[in-house]
Amino acid sequence: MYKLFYANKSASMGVRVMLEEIGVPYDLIQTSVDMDRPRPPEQLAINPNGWVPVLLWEGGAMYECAAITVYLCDRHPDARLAPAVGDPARALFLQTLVYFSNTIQNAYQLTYYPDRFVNASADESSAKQRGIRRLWETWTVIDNQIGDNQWVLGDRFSAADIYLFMLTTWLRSGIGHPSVDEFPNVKRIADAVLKRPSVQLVYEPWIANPEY
Ligand SMILES: N[C@@H](CCC(=O)N[C@@H](CS)C(=O)NCC(=O)O)C(=O)O
Repeated sequence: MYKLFYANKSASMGVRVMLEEIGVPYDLIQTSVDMDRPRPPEQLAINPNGWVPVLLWEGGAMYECAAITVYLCDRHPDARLAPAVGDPARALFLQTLVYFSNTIQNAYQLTYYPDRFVNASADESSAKQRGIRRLWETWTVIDNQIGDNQWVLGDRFSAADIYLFMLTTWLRSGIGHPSVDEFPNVKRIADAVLKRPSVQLVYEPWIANPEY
């Protein structure tokens, strides 16, 4: 039985999709990503940064979405969500997940939390604008990487596609982000992932209102 500290709109949704795809039981522990809301002490004890996702299981706990993704894939190989250790496709799988986590997510951070990147509040707008451009640059790299492939790894669906879908749901036209339509190969995969029953369940609030 897994426990997942969970908040709508956040990276914990991608981990929940993984748990649904794997088919294991889990409990959600509601928390918040709002800066003016406190985090449960149990969450902070595992992740002092106050971020989600945070995953717990009998005997362990961890944070960092990409690391959790790899951990769950390896722990549940029957779900076939990742190339196994030793499979040549594992290289692109790991490369893409880490790029998502440390480059594309970083660009989102600039636009959602510009105060974390500048000393003076007068500079926040500049950081945000740079983040928006960085989103365009980094999503373009992934769009070109995918090319005509059906999925991130070619003809094989994987957790990298779930992760890609999750990141596309963070694009908000209301704050000046590029539209997913500007990245047609990314969009093709995101549209395909959206059809999965696991995604329909977890992303129901986003499907009802993408700018929620
Ligand atoms: N590097 C972390 C970042 C996670 C992250 O930024 N989570 C956001 C929601 S998507 C969050 O919890 N934000 C609230 C905060 O930063 O206080 C990961 O990939 O797990």
